Amino acid sequence: MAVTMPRGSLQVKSIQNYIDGRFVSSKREFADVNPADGTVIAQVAEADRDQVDAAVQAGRRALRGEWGRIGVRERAALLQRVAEGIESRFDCFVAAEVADTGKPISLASKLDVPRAAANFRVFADLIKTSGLESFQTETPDGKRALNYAVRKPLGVVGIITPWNLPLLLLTWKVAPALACGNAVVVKPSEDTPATAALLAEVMQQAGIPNGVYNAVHGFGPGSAGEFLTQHPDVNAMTFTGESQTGAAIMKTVAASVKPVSFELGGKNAAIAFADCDFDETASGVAEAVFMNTGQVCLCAERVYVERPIFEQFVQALKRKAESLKIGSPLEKMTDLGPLISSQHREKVLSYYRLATEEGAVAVTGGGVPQFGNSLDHGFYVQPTIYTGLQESARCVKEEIFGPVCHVAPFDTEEEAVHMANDTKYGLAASIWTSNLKRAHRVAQEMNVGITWVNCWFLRDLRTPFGGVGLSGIGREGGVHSLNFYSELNNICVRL
Ligand code: NAD
Ligand code: 6OD
Repeated sequence: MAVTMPRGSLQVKSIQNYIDGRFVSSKREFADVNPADGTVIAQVAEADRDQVDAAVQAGRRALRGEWGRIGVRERAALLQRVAEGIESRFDCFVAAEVADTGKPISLASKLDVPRAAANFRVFADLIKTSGLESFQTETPDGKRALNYAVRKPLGVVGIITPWNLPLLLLTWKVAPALACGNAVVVKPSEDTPATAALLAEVMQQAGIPNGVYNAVHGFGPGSAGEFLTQHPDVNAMTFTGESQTGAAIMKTVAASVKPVSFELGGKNAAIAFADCDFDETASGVAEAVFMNTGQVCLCAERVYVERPIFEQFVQALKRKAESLKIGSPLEKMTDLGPLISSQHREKVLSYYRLATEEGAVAVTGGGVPQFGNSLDHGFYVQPTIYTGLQESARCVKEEIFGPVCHVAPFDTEEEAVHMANDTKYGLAASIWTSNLKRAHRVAQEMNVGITWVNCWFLRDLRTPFGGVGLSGIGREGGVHSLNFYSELNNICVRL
C-alpha cells in the first residue's frame, strides 16, 4: 500500500514511492505537515538517485513491453478506468487533498477531484477521435506524393508539479502523456505527496501495466526533482511551478536538448469597466483574488477599476473579503483555509509588511487571524486588499501567491491595457464589461495565454493553456497536449 490510513481516521501515516508497480520505502524520510494545524500527518519516503533511476528504467521497460504494443482504443479504455477509480475513491482523494493542502473540503470536492477524473476522461476521448493532417503533394515530374503524419510517444516523460492544486495539476499532465502512449515518472511537491500516491493505487487497480506510472517523492535541488531532470533517459520534462524553478530546470535539461513544457507563475490583472454588471463583477473578482487562499496561478493580484466606480468597487470587494469564512478546511462552510506552509506564510507576510513600507493603504486585512484553538498553529493569513501603491511597487510587480490584491483606478481603456500588460509575467487576465466590442478589443490586446471575459477560471480542457514571458513555455490542453506528449513522424509516399 502507498498510503496507510488508520480505520476511522483521515490521518495518513506513511507514503511510499511507486516504482515499477511496487510501493517502496527509502532510506530517508521527510514529514508531511497539515497546514491547518501544523501537525505531522505522514512520513514520506524520499527517493534517492538510484530510486529515481529505477523509476525511469521501469518506464523504459514498460515502453518495450505490453504498454508499447497496445492500441489507442485499449489505452483510452484504461484511462476511463482510471477516471472511474478516482470517482470510486472520491472521499479518500478529497480527504487526502484537504489534509495535505489545507484547502476547504468544499473546494477539493468541487474543483480538484472532479477535475482529476475529467482530465482522464477528456484525453481518453480525444486520443480516440483526434486526427492528423495529410497533404497530397505535386512532384516536380508531374506525379504525386502523399504526406501524412503518425503520432509516436516521446518515451519516458518526467512530470514535476506544485502544491496548490496537486492532483488536478498532476493529472492534467499524466492523462495526456499516457493517452499518447508514454510512461511517466512524476515528482509531486514535497508539501503534497498524498494524492500522487493514491493515484498509484488507482493505476494498479485499473490495470495500467507496471512501470507506466511511477511516483517518486522528495524535494527539488539535491533530491528527487533534480535527479529526475538530470536523468539522461528521460525524454521530455513537463513542469508546473515557480518561474525561477522553471529557469533552473531549463538549465539542467538544456544539455540533453529535451522538449520542455513549463506552466509557471503569474501576476494576473482583472480589469473592471464602469459599464460592468457591478454585483457579478464584485463576486467574480473576489473569487479570482481569494480562491484557494489566493494560491492559484491564475488568481488576480492586480485589480484595475474604472474611476467612476472605483470607491464603490473597493468597498464591495472589502465586504466580500470580510464575509469570507476563515477556518477549518473540514468545515463545509469554510471559504478560506491556511497557506501551504509556515515558510510560505512568512513570504506572504513579508509582502504585507512591504506593502505598508511602499505606502499602501490596507483596506482590509494585512495580518494573521486568531482562532483561540489548534488552528492558531496553522498557517493562516487574513484576506487583504491594498490601494494606493505606485505601479512600480514590488507588491504590484512580484507574484505573492496569497489572498491579496492591489486595486488601482484607471481613466481610459488604453491606460488599463497598458497597466495590465506592464509585467514580466503573462498568464491570465479577466475583463469585466457589458460592452461586447470593448470586451473583444481589450481581450485581444492582453499579453497573456488566457483571457476571461465576465468570468474567471472557466475551463474547457480542449483549449490551449499556458503563459507568455515568465509565465511559461508552450501550451497544453486538448490537441496542444497531444502535440507536446508525442513526436510526429511525417511519412512521404511517392505515388
Ligand atoms: P516550486 O517551483 O517551488 O516547486 C514546484 C515543484 O518543483 C515541486 O515539486 C518542487 O519540489 C520542484 N522543484 C523545486 N526546485 C527544483 C529543481 N531545482 N529541480 C527540479 N525540481 C524542483 O513551486 P511551488 O511553490 O510548489 O508552486 C507555486 C508556484 O507554482 C507559483 O509560482 C505558481 O504561480 C506556480 N503555478 C503555476 C501554474 C501554471 O499553470 N502556470 C499552476 C500552478 C502553480
Ligand atoms: O485548469 C488547468 O488546466 C490548470 N492547469 C490550472 C492551473 C492553475 C494554477 O494554479
